[in-house]
Amino acid sequence: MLRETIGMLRELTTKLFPFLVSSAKSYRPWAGSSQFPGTCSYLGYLSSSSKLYRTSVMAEEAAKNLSEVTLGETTTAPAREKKEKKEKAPKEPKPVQPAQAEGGKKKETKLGLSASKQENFSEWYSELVVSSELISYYDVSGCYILRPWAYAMWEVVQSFFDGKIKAMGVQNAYFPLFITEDVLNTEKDHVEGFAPEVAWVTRCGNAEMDKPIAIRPTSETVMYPYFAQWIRSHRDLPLRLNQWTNVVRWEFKYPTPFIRSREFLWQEGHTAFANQEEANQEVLDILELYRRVYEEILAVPVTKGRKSKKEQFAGAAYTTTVEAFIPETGKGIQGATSHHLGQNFSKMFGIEFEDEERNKVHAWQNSWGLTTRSLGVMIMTHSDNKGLVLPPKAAPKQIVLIPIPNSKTSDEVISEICNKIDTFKRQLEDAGVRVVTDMRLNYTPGWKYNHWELRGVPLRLELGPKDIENKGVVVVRRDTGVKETVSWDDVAARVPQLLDQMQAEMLANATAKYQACIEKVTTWDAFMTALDNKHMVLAPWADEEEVEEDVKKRSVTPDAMGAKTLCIPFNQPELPEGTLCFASGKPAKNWALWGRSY
Ligand code: 86X
Repeated sequence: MLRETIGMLRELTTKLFPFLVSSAKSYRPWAGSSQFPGTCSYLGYLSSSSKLYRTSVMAEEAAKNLSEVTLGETTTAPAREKKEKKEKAPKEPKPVQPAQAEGGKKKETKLGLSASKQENFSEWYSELVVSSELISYYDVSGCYILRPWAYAMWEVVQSFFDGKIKAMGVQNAYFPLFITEDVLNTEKDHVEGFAPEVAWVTRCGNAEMDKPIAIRPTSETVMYPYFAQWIRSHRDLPLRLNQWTNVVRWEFKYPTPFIRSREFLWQEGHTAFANQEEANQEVLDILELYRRVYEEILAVPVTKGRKSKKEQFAGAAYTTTVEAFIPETGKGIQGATSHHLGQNFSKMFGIEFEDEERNKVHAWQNSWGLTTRSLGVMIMTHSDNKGLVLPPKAAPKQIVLIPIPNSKTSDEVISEICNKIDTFKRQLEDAGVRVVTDMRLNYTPGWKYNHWELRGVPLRLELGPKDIENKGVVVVRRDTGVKETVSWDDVAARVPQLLDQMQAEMLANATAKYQACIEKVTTWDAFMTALDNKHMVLAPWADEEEVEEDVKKRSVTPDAMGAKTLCIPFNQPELPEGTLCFASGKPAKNWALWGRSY
């Protein structure tokens, strides 16, 4: 039926709009303004199918509109209207039509950012996430829309981590969003400090609900009552569950896209074991996966360590963490956490099993979480004043192929360029590369360069008339701007190499910068100087909560908050006998990594 309609429309279009199917030879839209934006494509020049192609695109567009009218009166049409309503988001730059840009002399359209990463970091970041189309602001404060470009990166992280935990024996499940007040209060002690952040549903329609219902800020209280039901014998263990969900924490600290939002996406793993050793091992295995997400995918260096008593999750026996750092703000940021809960929760929730000797034993538990904050850290780490810079493994598209004809290019050569781009696309996709082509006629090559640079695509491949003569292409790296000519036969092999190299170099560069931000000190004065240089500090300390509280108070300055421990790194420098705590003068127990932080 649809096919028939398209066929009819195609015929009709030929009759009514003969100019649409006129000779491709006389039609040179790249030389001037485009008459049919959205319907034309360089692909239209592919051999003899060109006429048909453009006509059929028109027909399909028409068919789409038709089906909206006939099939979607109530749903599709209003939904569309809604979508098209103007967002009240700040300055999303509108693409400038070449018609404007090329009115006479050729002007390069600047799509770059107006704020600078070095001079005004927070403005730069807000502008960046919006104009690169990662984020749209939303009318609930502290909530953001993750647009496809951002969500695709979350999917990359998800698919890596999800694959790894499944291979370890973790299963995915889904528990409800809502929590009754009674259940949330089961473990009052741990909830108490967080209570002001819990969001409640108190009304249904106009009626007050008998009992308000909480929206999960985390799912311990949701899951553990069922762990208690499901776990009877040592044969039911280990129980290892994970869920990919949203959570809501109604924070009042200043929100920042990805970094701190009232609703965010995460995975939360909750596991129970028959013995503590197994649980301890899992804590480290998961932490290692978190390190790999940051370092291998996001190209962000982290330090693995244990949280101090003051900074750990109150419900945990101990908390391990991967800590990242943003040099421009001089702030550390927690990347993900993996907790050993001991028997704290199993005692509260009655999660018991019968061991082989028929003794009742409380299960040993862990929980661990990684959030969309990870994307924010990656964006802050690598991006520059032209826009996003994405490490190839995280990038939704890894290379953009752009034809660069000029006004003197013949139709034959145009056709060759298009064919070649099509071939490279297929070859690269076969090699496992995520490819996007930009064949749009109504934008200049220069505009497209800016467009894809803003979005952080790692490589750009350019193909123009000269390249047709030389049987080569030009490939440009987003992070360094370095160009290289690659011969046609080598494209499919060279591009994956370049992507790997870029991935490795981005991590190496970020690591060098990260390391340069760690100062090893032993005195209070050196500690304060390092902090004020926007550095982290590795210092010997007494590992006491009171000392940390004291440091936090004493390190406040007129323009900066106090410092806390980011972690006690697993990788400890040697601590000579008799070393004293930099802050308290007591005997030092270990080296801690300190910093101001998010
Ligand atoms: C702590 C602990 C833990 C599973 C993780 O860090 C990883 C994944 N959970 C989360 N935490 C809370 O327990 C909490 C509780 C309430 Cl009621 C709240 F409103 C906010 C919270 N924030 C963090």
